[in-house]
Amino acid sequence: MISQKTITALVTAPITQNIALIRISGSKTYSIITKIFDHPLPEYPQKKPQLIFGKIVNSQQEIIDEVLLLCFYKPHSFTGEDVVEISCHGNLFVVQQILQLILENGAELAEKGEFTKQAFFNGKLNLVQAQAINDLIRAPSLQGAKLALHNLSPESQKELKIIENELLDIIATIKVNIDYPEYDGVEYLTGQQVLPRITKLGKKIQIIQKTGQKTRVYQEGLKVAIVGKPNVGKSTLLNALLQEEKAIVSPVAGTTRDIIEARYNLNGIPLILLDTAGIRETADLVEKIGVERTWQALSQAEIILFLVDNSGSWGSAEENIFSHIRDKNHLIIINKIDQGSKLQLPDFIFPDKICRISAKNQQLTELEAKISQLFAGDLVNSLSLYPYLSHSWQQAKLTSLIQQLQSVINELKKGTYLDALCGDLEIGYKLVQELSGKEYEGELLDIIFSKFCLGK
Ligand SMILES: Nc1nc2c(ncn2[C@@H]2O[C@H](COP(=O)(O)OP(=O)(O)OP(=O)(O)O)[C@@H](O)[C@H]2O)c(=O)[nH]1
Ligand SMILES: [Mg+2]
Repeated sequence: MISQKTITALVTAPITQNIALIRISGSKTYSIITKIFDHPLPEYPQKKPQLIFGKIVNSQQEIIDEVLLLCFYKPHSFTGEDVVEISCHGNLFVVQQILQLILENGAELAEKGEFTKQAFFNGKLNLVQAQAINDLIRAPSLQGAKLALHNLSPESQKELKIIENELLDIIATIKVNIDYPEYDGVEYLTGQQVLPRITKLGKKIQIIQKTGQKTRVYQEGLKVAIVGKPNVGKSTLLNALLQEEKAIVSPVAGTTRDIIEARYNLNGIPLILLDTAGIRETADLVEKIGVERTWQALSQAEIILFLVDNSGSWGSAEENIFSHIRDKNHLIIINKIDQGSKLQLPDFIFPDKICRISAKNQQLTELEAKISQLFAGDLVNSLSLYPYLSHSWQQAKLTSLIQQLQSVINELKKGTYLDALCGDLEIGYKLVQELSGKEYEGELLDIIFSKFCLGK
């Protein structure tokens, strides 16, 4: 479904700034530019992009702005269409006028991600790469950006292609064996020969799935809930980590009522910190709602920081909170160690889960080291051969693919004939094609591209 539209959008943010960038892409690009630009354009088409200085003018030849045009010619552009990028002054009134002129002369306003969609339909990018563009723009950490950049590279696409070709080769040989049993030019495949090949493919796909799960955190961030009884210093801890007065801190128990969310980058690990209302029985309606939200945050978080007060004691309230977090990734944080008295923790708490801090005095080294440790096994230190398929739609397709191949493996082990398994293998092959976008569902594409920014 290659788009016939010529689309335009402001690529840079809609704010007052020094320079703004407007992009036009599609078959009418140069006919539009000829009408609104005061300089002659180079002969059409060119292989290399051309940079031209001149003025944007309206139909009365009034000057709207002095601009630089960067001209690309089909198919040598990001979208594969004729593309012109106009660098103009970043005054929004000027930007608006230029956009208006482009629209009046035949372009349509681009939807979110529509330039990338054009690139996808024109075969400039596969779906993994298209998704990676949005990931690169939105990654909440440098590592996330690196992983997205890896997914953009043609090298990272090779393994998916190898998997696809291997499945196709097996399916094609089985079909030839069925349709032309007398044909000598093609090897005769047996179940015993196919079994190790499918097993190897299954293992590869499992690695791709696991690596994708690990790297999800670099795209989305790791949810860390700070929980505990009122007044133990949860909000003080949030502020100390962020180095700003984000949450209200007071000696009044029950100060925080709602979840306060903040992003924090800990040694390259993108965390989403959630400061929560202190957990206690209360008759106060608003506080009660706050406590319910704390329980929700606790159940959704990937790491729980359970704060206890060094001057307090371990009682039934602590026991109750602990029973909800013991099976999750957690740390027990003894806060207020600047105060003399020392809390005794029960023996069943593992020492490596405990750390001591003073949020007020910004003594947090032990906590930061322990969070890093919790995550150490999941760090991605070197780039894999495979693309990182961390999005839920990619993970779902990988799960189906693994199940599909596993059922073929089970049948092969039972001695089922290959011709009976061809259909299952074809479903697997289609799933690999859906991952790369060779086969696609329109609805899924709409969801993926709707998460892009305007102008991308
Ligand atoms: N001495 C000392 N006091 C602290 C420390 N951390 C927090 N406090 C004090 O403890 C009181 C409560 O702190 P908050 O951060 O508001 O506690 P909270 O857990 O968010 O409380 P709620 O929002 O009511 O659940 C404040 O007076 C803080 O100054 C610490 O490390 N040492
Ligand atoms: Mg608080």
